[in-house]
Amino acid sequence: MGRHPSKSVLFSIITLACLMVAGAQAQGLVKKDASPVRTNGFLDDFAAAQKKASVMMTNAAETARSGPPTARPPAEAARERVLNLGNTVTLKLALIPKGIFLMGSPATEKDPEHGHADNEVQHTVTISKSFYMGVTEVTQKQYETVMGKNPSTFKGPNNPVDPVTWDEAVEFCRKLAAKTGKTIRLPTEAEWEYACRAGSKTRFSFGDADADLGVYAWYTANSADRTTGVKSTHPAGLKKPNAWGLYDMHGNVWEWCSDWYTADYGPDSQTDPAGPAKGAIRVLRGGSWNYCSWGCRLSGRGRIGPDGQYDVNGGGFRVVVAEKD
Ligand SMILES: [Ca+2]
Repeated sequence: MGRHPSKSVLFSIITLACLMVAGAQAQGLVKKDASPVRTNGFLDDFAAAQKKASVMMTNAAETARSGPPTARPPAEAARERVLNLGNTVTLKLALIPKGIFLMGSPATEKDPEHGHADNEVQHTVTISKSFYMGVTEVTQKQYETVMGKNPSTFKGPNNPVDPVTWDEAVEFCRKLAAKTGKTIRLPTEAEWEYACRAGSKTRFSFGDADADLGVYAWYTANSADRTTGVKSTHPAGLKKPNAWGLYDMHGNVWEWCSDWYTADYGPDSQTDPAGPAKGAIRVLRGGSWNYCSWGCRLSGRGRIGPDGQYDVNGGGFRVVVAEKD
């Protein structure tokens, strides 16, 4: 599959977006070249969402733009760890403290477009071990240093690598673990949401308002080049971080999790859930530069086959390192 959006790929992108908008109604394997089985209603929904997001961007144009991150407080800096990848390239991590949280979204959650999806049933999750998580998505510079190649569509050393498959993301973790002697892996879906929430109980890590999303995320309403109008990923870490120092958890690129996808993760309390023992599709979280605000919510769940790529729609990842390593 080429890296440029052919007509069929663009249609697949809209299909993928609509699958997110459709939430739990889409249960099947999602591939970029899958035959679209959508109604005009889904397409209309997505078009309406895009239009609404654009209007919000216009209304909150200045609010939705942020400059470089400001200096970190000393206490926050002490929670950081840095991996040396070689060739002076580093990867910064933030400590995510163990704890208990409510995963998913309430059935009553309202949303400008759609709100709660059936595959987001709220349940209590205990994260029993603190861990470190990459403060940004893995960048192209970091990926190329470890893997010796850069498959990205939107080239830029500090842009997140994308698209990579789940298998490639796992291979990155394996190689970096071998290089550093540390335990390095993808986050579980529960770890990802826990880290993204950073203690919040709202639709986004910063609150409920779509109008504020552009301060924290690159998504469809603000990812376009101001001159050309072409939408793309952006360098990682330019937007405001969440309360635990993580950047771009919402938007920029979808992020692979280690879990097999299940549409029903159930209402029961769980400790360190890692998803089903087997499955056909893997989980991605956080939405992307090409998604509406609904797809970028804390509890929104993307999924695709582990050997499939999100192509220009963005499939990246960030790493987790065990606390004791
Ligand atoms: Ca992201």
